[in-house]
Amino acid sequence: IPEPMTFSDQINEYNQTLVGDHNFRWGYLGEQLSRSGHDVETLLQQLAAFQVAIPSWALGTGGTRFGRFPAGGEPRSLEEKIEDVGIIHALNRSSGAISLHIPWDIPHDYAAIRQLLQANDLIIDSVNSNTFQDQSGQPLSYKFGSLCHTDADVRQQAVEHNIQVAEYGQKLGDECKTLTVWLSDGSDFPGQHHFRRAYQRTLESLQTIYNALPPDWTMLIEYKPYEPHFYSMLIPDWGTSLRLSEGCGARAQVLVDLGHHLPNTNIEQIVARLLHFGRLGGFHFNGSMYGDDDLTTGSIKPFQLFLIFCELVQAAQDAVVRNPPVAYMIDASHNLKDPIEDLLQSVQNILTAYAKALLVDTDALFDAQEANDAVRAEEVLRDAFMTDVRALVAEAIRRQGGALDPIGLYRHLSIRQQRIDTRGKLAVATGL
Ligand code: PSV
Ligand code: MN
Ligand code: MN
Repeated sequence: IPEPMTFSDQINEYNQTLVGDHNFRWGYLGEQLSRSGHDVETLLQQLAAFQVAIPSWALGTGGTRFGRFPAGGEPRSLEEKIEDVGIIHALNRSSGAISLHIPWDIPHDYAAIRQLLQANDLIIDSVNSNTFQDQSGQPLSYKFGSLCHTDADVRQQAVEHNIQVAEYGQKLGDECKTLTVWLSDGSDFPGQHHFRRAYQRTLESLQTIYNALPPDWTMLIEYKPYEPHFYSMLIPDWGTSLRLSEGCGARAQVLVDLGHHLPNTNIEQIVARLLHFGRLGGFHFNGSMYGDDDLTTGSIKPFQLFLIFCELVQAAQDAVVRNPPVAYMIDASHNLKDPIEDLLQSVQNILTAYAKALLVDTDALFDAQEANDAVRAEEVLRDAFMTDVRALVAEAIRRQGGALDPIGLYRHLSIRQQRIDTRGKLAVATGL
């Protein structure tokens, strides 16, 4: 009796059908890159090392307040979410971490979860607190805020929740060392909040959480200009996140979510500023047309995504920059696409933007900047941006054992249908 095929066998078999075309395209691109002075092996290693975490809440359709259209076969438990991220990572070898949201993802059997993670070659790298909803059995309400609340008992409850979330994280493995705090606190009407007092209460709450974290943990503070509150958000911008993180300590950092800016904000400049101050802690990638749309990363503004990566690449090469390692994650959840396909597309777009940023001739760029040659500077960037790097990204994934066309193989194997068969057509992801 022949042995059943492993997933890795299936990837190899599928890659065999594509490798002829791939080798032709990669042969040309590799040669072209070498001719322009790039070390192709180094580029492949840099791409292979790049990992983007998947949030547990992106594996189901998010819906809107007007309705939800589930994909079918969505994960109903933390275990099934790990299985789904396992598939993504097996296909692209670039999504080796998961971010959990507590209480949606409270583990029941830690040892079993750790084993499942290992079997899927995954880690849990961060945990997110939730004080934007009231949970059943919770004594006090967050209707009027959590860490900023006027009532000290509500603040205390929210502080304790955050500390507990970090405790869950510590039990999930040594790799989990990040607590991300996104606050929905804010006001809807002029006069509702005493802005300065609300800020001060938030700072003190965050300081209490920060001081309770293990010494090797980082606290990321995320900002957002509007929603769910529409007159003021407690942490609306990077300036507020920066001041709050400075007020807590060196391991408190700013988290930039691409969808949390007003239209046309120069996000790449914000990224450069935070890198300059050594306070860029993490990213939530998504695509945005209007605001917090959570669309596929790179689907709307691929040039901006590239410019953001240019700042990251330049900072990594600059000895003056003293920024800790940045945590990369996707934060997306919408109604139409199969969530796994969307995540595969997002990671592909992120790797593409990163690859293009690695191709920028920084010396030529800096020379043009010093000479105030705006045209030349822009042309240097465009030269990298216009390069078709898909074969480079595919080769980096292939060399790690991933699929040359991750979405193609996902469809070829009918994985969504398999999920529907085992989990049910109406299975809806937990926690959204
Ligand atoms: C709400 O805007 C949000 O999308 C934030 O970006 C958080 O990171 C995420 O939810 C999870 O709490
Ligand atoms: Mn986010
Ligand atoms: Mn958001």
